[in-house]
Amino acid sequence: KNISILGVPMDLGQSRRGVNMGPDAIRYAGIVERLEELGHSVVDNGNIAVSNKDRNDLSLTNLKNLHAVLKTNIDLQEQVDNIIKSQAFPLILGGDHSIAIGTLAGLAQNYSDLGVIWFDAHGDLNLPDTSPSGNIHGMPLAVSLGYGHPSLVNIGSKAPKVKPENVVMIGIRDLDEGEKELINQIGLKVYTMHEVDKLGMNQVILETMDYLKNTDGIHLSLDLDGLDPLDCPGVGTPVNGGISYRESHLAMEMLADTNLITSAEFVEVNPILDERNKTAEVAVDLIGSLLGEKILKTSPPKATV
Ligand code: DIR
Ligand code: MN
Ligand code: MN
Ligand code: MN
Repeated sequence: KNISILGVPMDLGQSRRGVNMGPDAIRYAGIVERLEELGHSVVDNGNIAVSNKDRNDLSLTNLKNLHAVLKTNIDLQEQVDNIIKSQAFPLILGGDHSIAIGTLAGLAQNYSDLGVIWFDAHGDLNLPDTSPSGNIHGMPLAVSLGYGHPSLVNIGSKAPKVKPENVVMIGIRDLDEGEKELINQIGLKVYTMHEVDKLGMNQVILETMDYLKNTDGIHLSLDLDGLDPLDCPGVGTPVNGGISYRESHLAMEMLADTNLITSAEFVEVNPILDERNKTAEVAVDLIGSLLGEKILKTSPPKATV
């Protein structure tokens, strides 16, 4: 594959400082080398500029830093669109999850039935009215579905960017009241940790890919806080009882086997909160698996017992 990496050092969608260093932490953990070893051709486009103006601007709405988050996402949407048009696989590195707004806006210009796998502890389905925090990183999935501040919803050429029937959420274990209501109202497919435990990740991914079979591209939006904080301590909003390192690897390897994932973003790595860059290293491990890394290239012969 031709893989085009773009870093988005965004930290204005939430309130913990340091997540802006996520893209570089993932680079220091060896993302480019890892993907090249797999035989991919990799271009690292560096980081896009994040406006620092209007930090803490609360003058317009209750959405924190709306103006700066909007501006960066408009730029991101354009760059993602360019990457797709150059026939490369967009690999977006965050930064907080508010950047999914721009990523999905860029993708939506190229896919009419975009599928999205939202791998996260959280729903990211808050609306300006329901958000308890005012943090835009708690809203990007709602925005992409067409719900939220109009300036964010209308980035790029069409809204919504994704249809509710083309979304699958995995790993969810912390939902605000308004998010639960929206899930029920529009009927989203959600595998909370309850379903992950009960069904196992193998079944979750098989069902996910079947559910998304009528899409024309599938984007993986992976928030590292979807994993358990024991494996990924370097995140701003950790929630206990998450997806294990092993389960998340299995998910990535199964997605790789389908060859149907057309773009990905890995977000919320915060090196200041991390332990010796552990979370960025997990991100690199997962990206490696998503893009074809295998323990053995061929499966051993099937056992007869
Ligand atoms: C919370 C936290 N639901 C909010 N959201 C997070 O602020 O809206 N999303 N951390 O990843
Ligand atoms: Mn998230
Ligand atoms: Mn999250
Ligand atoms: Mn791996």
